[in-house]
Amino acid sequence: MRLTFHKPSAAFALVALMCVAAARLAASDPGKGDWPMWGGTPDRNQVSNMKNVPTEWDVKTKKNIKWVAELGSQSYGNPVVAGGMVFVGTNNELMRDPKQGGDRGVLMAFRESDGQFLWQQTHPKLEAGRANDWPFQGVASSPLVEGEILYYVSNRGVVLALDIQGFRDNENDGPFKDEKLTGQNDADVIWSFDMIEEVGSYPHNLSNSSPVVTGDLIFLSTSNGQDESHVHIPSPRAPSIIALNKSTGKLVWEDNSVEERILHGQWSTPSVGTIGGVLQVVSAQGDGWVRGYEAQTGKKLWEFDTNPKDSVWPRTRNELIATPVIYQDVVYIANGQDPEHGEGVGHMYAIDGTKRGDITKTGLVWHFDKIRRSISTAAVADGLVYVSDFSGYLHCLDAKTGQEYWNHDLLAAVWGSPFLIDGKVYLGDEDGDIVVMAHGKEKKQLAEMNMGSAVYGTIVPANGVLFINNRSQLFAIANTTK
Ligand SMILES: [Ca+2]
Ligand SMILES: [Ca+2]
Repeated sequence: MRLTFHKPSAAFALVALMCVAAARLAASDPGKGDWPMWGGTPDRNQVSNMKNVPTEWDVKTKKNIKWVAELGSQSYGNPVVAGGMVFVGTNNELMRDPKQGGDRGVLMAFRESDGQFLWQQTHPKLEAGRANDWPFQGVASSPLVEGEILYYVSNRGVVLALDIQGFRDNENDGPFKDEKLTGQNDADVIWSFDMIEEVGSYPHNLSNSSPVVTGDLIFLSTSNGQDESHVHIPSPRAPSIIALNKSTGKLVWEDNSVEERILHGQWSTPSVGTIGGVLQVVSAQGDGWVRGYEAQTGKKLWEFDTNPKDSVWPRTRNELIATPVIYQDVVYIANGQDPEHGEGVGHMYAIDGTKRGDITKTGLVWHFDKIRRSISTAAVADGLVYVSDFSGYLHCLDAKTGQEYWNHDLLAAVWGSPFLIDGKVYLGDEDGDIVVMAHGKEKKQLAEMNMGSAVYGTIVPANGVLFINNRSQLFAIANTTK
């Protein structure tokens, strides 16, 4: 096992209509042009309302390629865009600073307008080695930016809050002020929270959680899991999910409902949304169950088993690596396994998060079992759900019934997630191809482009531009030719 780590979603007229429209659209699009977290908004729905995005480009001739920035040799995180900058995780194989050599996790910041490198934060690998921090995988967390502060998880299992201006504002923001490197290309740490030291997490192979925010709290998966024997769970008392105060970095609540039942690792990332009138954090955990919590208190509200009772790990029982998507009181998620485990049977669910207790039966809206193992997050809109699987199929399902309208075989493994924007669905694969399909019940392929190397991530839209990374480069794609 390894390499699973990122997986790893307007208008104005009368005042009344405006309010309705704003409330409806706010659910899945940040609305201001930036894309400040994985999925754009806390519900993680892979949908954007942005218009006039390119459907065709060419990385060789540079048609519709606004700029290209160089990354390390493996890049599993997804970019986020905020404050005129693009942030993305990678490894240190493009060593930008000889003082920070060797294998490290790296978070890089680029200028959004032209891709110029601004600053980076690097993290040496954990001394424990590959059990907790697999070589050359880099930073696999997709950051969260709120205002001037960026949050992410390093390869060392540390949650960090950074000043997005770094030291370019000539100010060392604190409480943390002990940075050894304080140049224009270095990162300014505000606070950090070590999940290994503070809550006893034993991350299996890599920490990868992408933070999500509501109010004063940010939520993270700990990635706590098995050791290299794939039998022992060294830290069965460590939580699966934690809530930190975003200003102080202090632990507010934690939950461990999984204990010694972790099948492997815990690489899903939490989502936040209002379900049945209650603000909930939804977390997909290492025993293959999805759980909903009251966001402010951590009170567990419901739990749902995504595996048939007669399934057997690892042949037919799956873990959860995809991110849960919250849409109109329903949680959409598929289960699957670490890509290193290969292909196998999968399950996709729509779960009614207004129910309470063990809702495996009572909360089942529908179950789609024609999907293979999946680490992809869903896109939900206009009564349709798009979800892909590791075997390379993109499925278009009815959001209310789970009925399949069509599927498309990308002919290569899919790690990333389908992204719906401007009436089109974009999806990348391990061969580096990005397919563009028409949004709708009728199957129609619009385009396919190759990015030059494997695409593990998902299309990210911001301010009229599409961002996507392959293994070693970050592309900004826009209609530059008329
Ligand atoms: Ca600063
Ligand atoms: Ca600082």
